[in-house]
Amino acid sequence: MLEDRVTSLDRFIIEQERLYPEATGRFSNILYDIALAAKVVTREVRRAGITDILGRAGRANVYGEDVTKLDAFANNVFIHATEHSGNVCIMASEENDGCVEIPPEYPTGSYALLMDPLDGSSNIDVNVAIGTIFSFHRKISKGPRGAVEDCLQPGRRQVAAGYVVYGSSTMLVYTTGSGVHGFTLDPTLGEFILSHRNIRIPERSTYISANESNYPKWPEEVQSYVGHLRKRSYSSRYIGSLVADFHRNLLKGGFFMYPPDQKSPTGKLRLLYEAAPLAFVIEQAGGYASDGHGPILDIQPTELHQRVPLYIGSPFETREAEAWISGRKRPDAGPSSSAG
Ligand code: P6P
Repeated sequence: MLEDRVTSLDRFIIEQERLYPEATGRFSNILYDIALAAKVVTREVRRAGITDILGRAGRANVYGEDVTKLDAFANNVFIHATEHSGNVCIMASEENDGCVEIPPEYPTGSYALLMDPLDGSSNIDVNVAIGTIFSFHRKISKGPRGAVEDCLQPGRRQVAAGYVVYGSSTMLVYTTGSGVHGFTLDPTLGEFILSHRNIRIPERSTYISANESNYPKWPEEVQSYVGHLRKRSYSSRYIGSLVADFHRNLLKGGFFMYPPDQKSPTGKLRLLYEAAPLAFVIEQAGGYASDGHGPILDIQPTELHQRVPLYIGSPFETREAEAWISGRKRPDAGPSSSAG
């Protein structure tokens, strides 16, 4: 649509707000802050090879993983871009052990922000696409300022979720429950411009996206399902950067999985700020996300950094995988149309 070429993120947010007369605009303000933070991180990612922003920050995160300087930089940018507005009551980040409280000098608001400020950071030094993942919940705690319970809510309750992919271009993709929309950063304007209105994932896929070197460590039922897909001659597409793999699958169709294995019995990926926000996006785009037994969005979180097995993408394969892994679909039943 021609007018999309001049539909900036700001204009689109205002248009969306008009659809909901009760909207206060407070949530829209947070999206502006997220977009600004994304521009600031983009600038550093684009310069990563030039400025001294590569390499290790000399400390480890909650998992003992080396924190790169760009990880720490992105975390600070997203926290400081959103904490001042009076719209956020509390935050949780992959880079912080506990919740990030809003400094006492700032008012607090109605939303909890959960984020992985820079996912896939091990790919930074080799110029592979990386990403930011964000999720918003409404404040449910009773106190004047936020509490951890505002973060520990099932994904089904998210008010918004999305990601920024720092690839050949920077794109911001988000949903507020009315479809999924993608905006591409035009560096000559410094604006995110609507480039992908109402994204829909293809119903079926021809791509499997998994680290198949882990195959020997997967549960037998997962190995069995992968064998079933291999009989259909699926191609393999795996970058090892969740946001990049997810974004390709969202646009082209694909079945991504990070199953549990002997080393990580509950999987590697985190529920609150990786699986749940991407699950909200994929369901809004017509896809599905499962932990192998049920919807990711229905899981009641118990801790900030809990991990979860993740099967996500085109609905046909993802629902078929859940039926297969949970034992509801027998291998000899053949590809069932009901799994679609
Ligand atoms: P593996 C990156 O470190 C990450 O957290 C995700 O971005 C990615 O999907 C996954 O880990 C890759 O893990 O074990 O395949 O290297």
